[in-house]
Amino acid sequence: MPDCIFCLISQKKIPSEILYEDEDCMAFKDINPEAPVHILIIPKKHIESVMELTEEDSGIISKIFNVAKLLSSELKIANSGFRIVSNCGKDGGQTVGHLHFHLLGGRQLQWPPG
Ligand code: DGP
Repeated sequence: MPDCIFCLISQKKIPSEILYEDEDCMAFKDINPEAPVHILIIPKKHIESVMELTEEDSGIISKIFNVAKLLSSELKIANSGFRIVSNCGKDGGQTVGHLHFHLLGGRQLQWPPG
């Protein structure tokens, strides 16, 4: 998707602070962190949101959760706890139309979210 900001980040046409990368997915620091640890984990393939996921994407989603687990250990938030969130659509607060999972931690998170 030529104008998609996260496609451009995954192609390294836009710089980001990358913490993990393989052939299917990438994790980088959120530009506007809401917690001491705020990482975005994305599939490299352009998928608009959770609503566009298909059965054939199940391997990538599994991989993304494994990356979240790995980074939670590396960033030392595994023991205290963390949150994984994917906002979907307007009311869900999605602002970038490329599927992404927020990995948030490093402070006490509130529930419910706003
Ligand atoms: P959401 O609102 O769930 O669609 O989250 C989009 C997130 O993406 C938001 O927390 C800010 C982040 N973001 C937007 N543009 C950029 C960018 O160019 N670089 C990085 N690293 N993060 C971005």
